[in-house]
Amino acid sequence: MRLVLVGPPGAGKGTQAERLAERLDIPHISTGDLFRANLRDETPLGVEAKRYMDAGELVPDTVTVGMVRDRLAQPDAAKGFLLDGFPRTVTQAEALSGLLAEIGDELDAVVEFVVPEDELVQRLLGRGRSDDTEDVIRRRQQVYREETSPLLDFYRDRLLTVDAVGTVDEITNRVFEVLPDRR
Ligand code: B4P
Repeated sequence: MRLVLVGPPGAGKGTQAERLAERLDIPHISTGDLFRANLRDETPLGVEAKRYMDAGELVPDTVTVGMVRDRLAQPDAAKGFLLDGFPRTVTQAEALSGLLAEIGDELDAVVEFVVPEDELVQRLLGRGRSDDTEDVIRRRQQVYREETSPLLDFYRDRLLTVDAVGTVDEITNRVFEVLPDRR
């Protein structure tokens, strides 16, 4: 199974991705987590990513695509993967299609999480990460509308939409109800 989760910041992609990846027995690949791990290890990539993340901006596509390419080349990704927070631009989506075409594969499904903006802001203020201040959150929502939402049209032939308001269990169940039965 090769899956992508798309949704605005705070939609619960990370929360659901962990559960879905475990049940599907595929690696959970989160670009946000990869950037934060680089930041903790003080790598040059982490230092570069930090200034974008703290401002609520997207890290440049070339940096992000290179990082994902390296991660997908690791052996555990051969059996499938769940991408959380990538792609976030049409350029990233085109790069991903190219990477998959090289190995004769394509995505099975793209799952979109839908949550009203006011609820997103409340959730993120409650989480309290360093990029979860109200100004930065609003900027991230704007970046989502402008740069990430065009992906929904790019993936229209494999897009599955899930109402992501409810308990964490309810949302996991909704995803499994819409997923294609290909393991
Ligand atoms: P991410 O780490 O991807 O973070 P996110 O979109 O803010 O959060 P997510 O949707 O995963 O929400 P979560 O489950 O945590 O990105 C951070 C930054 O990294 C970006 O702004 C960007 O700078 C950079 N970046 C990442 N990928 C990139 C890319 N491809 N290209 C360029 N830059 C990139 O949940 C949020 C909160 O809601 C939590 O507190 C959670 O407990 C709560 N919650 C979850 N489910 C809930 C539910 N059902 N009900 C109530 N609360 C819930």
